[in-house]
Amino acid sequence: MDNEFKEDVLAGLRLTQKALSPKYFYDAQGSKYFDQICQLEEYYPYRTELSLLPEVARELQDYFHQQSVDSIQLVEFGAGSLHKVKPVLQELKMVKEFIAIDISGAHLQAASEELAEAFPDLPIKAAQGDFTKPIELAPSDATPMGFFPGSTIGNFDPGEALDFLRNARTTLGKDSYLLLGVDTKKDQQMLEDAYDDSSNVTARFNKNILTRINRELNGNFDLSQFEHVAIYNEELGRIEMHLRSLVDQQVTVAGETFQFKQGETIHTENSYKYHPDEFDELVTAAGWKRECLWLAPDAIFSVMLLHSKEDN
Ligand code: AVJ
Repeated sequence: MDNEFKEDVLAGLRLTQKALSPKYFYDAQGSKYFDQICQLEEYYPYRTELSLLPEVARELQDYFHQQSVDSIQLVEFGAGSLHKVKPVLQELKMVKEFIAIDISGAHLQAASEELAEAFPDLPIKAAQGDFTKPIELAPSDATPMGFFPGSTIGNFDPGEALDFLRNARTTLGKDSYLLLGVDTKKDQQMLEDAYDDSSNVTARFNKNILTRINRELNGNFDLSQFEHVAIYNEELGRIEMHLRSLVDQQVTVAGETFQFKQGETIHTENSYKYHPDEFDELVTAAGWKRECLWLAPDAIFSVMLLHSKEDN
């Protein structure tokens, strides 16, 4: 893992357009910054999705009754701090087992212990793993339902999102479900404010990846010589976050030196936004069928239930 981080960072900094993977934001400090982002007035995705979920779960309860589904094995991908699953578990009584999968094991362990206190009768498993690849689930008589909230799928390019959807279908199997949160296209100012907040929390979150490189890979990034940038790329339908060098400078990481021109950026994150119809093309191409769609007021966020009927 350490070595993978090093190789990924060095490879990313050697690119003409320097780039780092957003999965490396989430060290202990980065996870704290992300929790702060979720409390920001400007960051609408977190609270919007959270406020949709109780109603979503109530309607799912009715839907599954109609489908004669009476027990569910719930599997959360990229589980993080497990805030979103609580309203689902509260309403959806047919969940008989919960499995949380995340790359960062320690954060997940603490979160699942907290969840176990709130739901003492529910069997909970925390599994460390790369949820972007197919995973072997423990066999169960219950109907598998994946849960991938927060529009984390937006971090993937559309091609990678398609791969994720296909792999999730392989992991969850025939006659399974997937409950997904997907952020929508909207007013550019609202999008950019969400990723460039007035309290500069997102800027600290973005720059923290440099602090992590300094600490873990013996780097010497001077954080005051970089600025946070968040722009909506309308053509590609994505928010891009970058770290822009304020001066010509050189930086050393793990013994390797990198040159920065003034104004040059490191691309640190994409956050794709989809119209529901547009996203449905990926869903269909991956072999899923959308059964339900919930839209927040003004369609600023979407939650959907997908079903996989055939096992091809
Ligand atoms: C965790 C990927 C859903 O893209 O909105 C928040 C991450 N980055 N602010 C997002 C993020 C900057 C977030 N996701």
